[in-house]
Amino acid sequence: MLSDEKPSVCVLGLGYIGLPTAAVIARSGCKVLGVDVTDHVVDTINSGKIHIEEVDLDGLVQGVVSRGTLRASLMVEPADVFVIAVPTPFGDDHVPDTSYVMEAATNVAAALKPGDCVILESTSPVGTTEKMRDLIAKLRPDLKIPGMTKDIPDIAISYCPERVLPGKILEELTNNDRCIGGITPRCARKALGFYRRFVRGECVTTSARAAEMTKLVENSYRDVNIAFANELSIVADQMDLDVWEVIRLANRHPRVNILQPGPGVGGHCIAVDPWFIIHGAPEHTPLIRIAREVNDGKVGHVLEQASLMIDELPGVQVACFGLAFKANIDDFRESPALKIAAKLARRYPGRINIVEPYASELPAGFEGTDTKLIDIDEALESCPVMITLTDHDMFRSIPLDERSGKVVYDTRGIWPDQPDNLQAVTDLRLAS
Ligand code: SAJ
Repeated sequence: MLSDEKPSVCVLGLGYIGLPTAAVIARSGCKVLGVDVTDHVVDTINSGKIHIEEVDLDGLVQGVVSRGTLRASLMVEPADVFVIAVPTPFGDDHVPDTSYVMEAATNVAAALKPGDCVILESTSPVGTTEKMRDLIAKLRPDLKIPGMTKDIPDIAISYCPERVLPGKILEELTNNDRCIGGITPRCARKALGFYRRFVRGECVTTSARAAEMTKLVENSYRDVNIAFANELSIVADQMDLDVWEVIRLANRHPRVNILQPGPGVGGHCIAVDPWFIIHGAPEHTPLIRIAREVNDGKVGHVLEQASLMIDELPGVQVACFGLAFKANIDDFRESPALKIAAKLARRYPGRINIVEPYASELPAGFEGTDTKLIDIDEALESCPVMITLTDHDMFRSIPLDERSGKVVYDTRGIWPDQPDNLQAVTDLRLAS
């Protein structure tokens, strides 16, 4: 491939990151083959549709599939650039599981030819790209492998983490800076040339290990800072203070920027990635570990506070606002909101109602609890107790006069003008 020719690209893993990435690369004019292990995913994409929700992704995929620049398959085919974007979950005791990465690398190895570039994007423990390189070297002894030959290597291997925010993936895929770590500087330069084709943000090169750690550090930084906010919220509950007011005031200091407390930390990134650092250096990560524990512990705190409130008002209907792990998306993976709502539903059968505009039916977890999915208006009409668990804009915009007289537990701080519950509780008791 000459440097001004558009490379052919094979993207392995067509999930929340792989599919948008494949589509954005295809939009830049490269021929892209997306590979996934699931028939349904491959068929859906080949028919120009998508199997996940993400802003504007449907139109983009439909466009690139109909132009013939993106197609999907179960099998890897030869390409100039291979991008691996498969999951890296953790197993028991939070031990990172890189088996999907190694499986993908095995499939790539079989298709490699001199001149190819392999890029790992999956969030991975430090050292994974080198392990992947060692595996490729074992499977392809005919190729000169970077870091293992004195000659110019036949292929390039790099690590380049994605850092996009669900709900803004397409925008951030193009505009965010990228950190590209090569097994060697030459590998990094090869990958840099590729990313410059479709990334407008700055692309900075480094080593594969530094890039791996950078990704883990970014999400751990956020986790630690959210843990601080969550710890403050528990202290504020105990001291009868409004934590959001205190944070707002403290953030007026020019060098203070406290994040927002909530019912816990969800999603597949921030609650997972810190464990990859902890696992790599268990004796030197007390702060990162305790932050994880504080954020996971917040779910139990909210559950207890909500139960105290519900216990005070026997027989009264309760509306839980939100199941998604964060605002304005339909993603319920590892959602603290879902965990809390499902536990409340089991604790109070027949009394819990769910308001989740991003769900058409209740997800798993509510079986046998007689829980209903209702809309905002129904909740406002029929539920005297309201618990906010997700900060969807649609909830935030409910005006005070529609919430007045309600007993509210607002775990997200979306209704700062809500009066305290004393009067509402008294009125409810008198009415019953
Ligand atoms: N949360 C709070 N308080 C806050 C901010 C977030 O409780 O002040 C909660 C959210 O409600 C949610 C969780 O944290 O439950 C995570 O949400 P998020 O918006 O912070 O992050 P994710 O998981 O959607 O995406 C993160 C992003 N990382 C950072 O912001 C450092 C994203 O850029 C990464 O690409 C993504 O992880 C990833 O794939 O790793």
